[in-house]
Amino acid sequence: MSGKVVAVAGATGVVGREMLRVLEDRNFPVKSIKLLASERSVGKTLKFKGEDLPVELLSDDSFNGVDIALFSAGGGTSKRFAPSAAKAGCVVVDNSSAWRMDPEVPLVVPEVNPGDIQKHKGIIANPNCSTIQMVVALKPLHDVAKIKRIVVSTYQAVSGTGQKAIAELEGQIAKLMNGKEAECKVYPYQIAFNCLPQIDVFLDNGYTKEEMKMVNETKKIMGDDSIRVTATTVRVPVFYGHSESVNIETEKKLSVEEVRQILASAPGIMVEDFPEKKVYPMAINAAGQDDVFVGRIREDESIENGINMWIVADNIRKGAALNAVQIGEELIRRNLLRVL
Ligand code: NAP
Ligand code: 12T
Repeated sequence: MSGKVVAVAGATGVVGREMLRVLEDRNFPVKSIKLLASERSVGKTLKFKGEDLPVELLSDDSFNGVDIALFSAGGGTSKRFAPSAAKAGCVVVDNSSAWRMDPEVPLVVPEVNPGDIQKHKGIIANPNCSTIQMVVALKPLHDVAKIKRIVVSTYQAVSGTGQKAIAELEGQIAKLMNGKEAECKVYPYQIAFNCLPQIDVFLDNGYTKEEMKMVNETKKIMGDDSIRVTATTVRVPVFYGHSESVNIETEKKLSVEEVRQILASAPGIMVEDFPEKKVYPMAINAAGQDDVFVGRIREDESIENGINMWIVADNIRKGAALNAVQIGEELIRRNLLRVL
């Protein structure tokens, strides 16, 4: 198979750099690669397969001859440039929240709804990181027992907010340990040694946008509007790896052993659940890994058919870069990259 011309918009960011690593790791068929970012990065170089490549300015003209464009340069940039990229004939896989709920745009997690890719019109959206890891774990259970309701609380790493947030947590830890005051620029309050019950902006209903992304995206990806979802999303002082406490109520009863078996044989999931040996998923172990880790599987004894579990994944890999590249692989497998 001949290689593809790939563009990465936001190549210098946390997600963009991880995309380059994932493309390399998985031997994605790359004929050539274009690294795009803002004027701030023009003149910089990034390494791809051992070669130093120049970063170019993202513009409407960046996409002529490009087969697939992976976008992770923020919602505004996606809104502005994804349509012209699609018009130029390439397929855009967009990591921002700009297009996710657009009915014309498939929202895809390859383990869950790969078939939705088929309907694309030039843009495919990558879901929110917290949603991705949750639906990977819940879809196999939904198929067997039909999930009626999901209650989720997240413990989200700062890397989800990008390079500046990683630097803010590092800087605050260093300052506080030296008896100085923490500087807060990215987050409204100190994140070091703290938990912030706010991710993204507040909406009129009192929930945050991140919480409503989990509610709405879950229904769209699972293809089932009847699932009731409620979420509380919390930022914690962790660098990489989102953790989630997830409670589900199902139509059919599932035992803990059944849940373990279903998840152990499902794609993209690693069950880590030996309480007697103190084995459970943790962010520090999930960081750098591709799988979604599930443990602490228990029956919810307060209701008839309920299960509690703890779901952890690397938010930058499966939550962003890896899922986007997997969508690219699925596009190639299904011969859905457009030929003009
Ligand atoms: P980051 O580390 O702050 O990097 C931002 C990237 O976007 C940089 O490459 C930056 O280029 C580029 N950029 C910003 N404004 C631009 C513009 N006007 N024109 C061209 N490039 C521009 O952030 P990140 O963590 O990589 O996240 C990037 C985006 O990915 C987020 O805004 C979000 O939309 C998305 N994301 C999605 C998920 C998910 O849940 N799936 C998770 C994390 C992030 P410069 O270096 O030149 O400034
Ligand atoms: N605010 O792509 O700050 O919807 O962790 C992902 C991550 C938005 C998104 C974060 C965010 C998104 C964050």
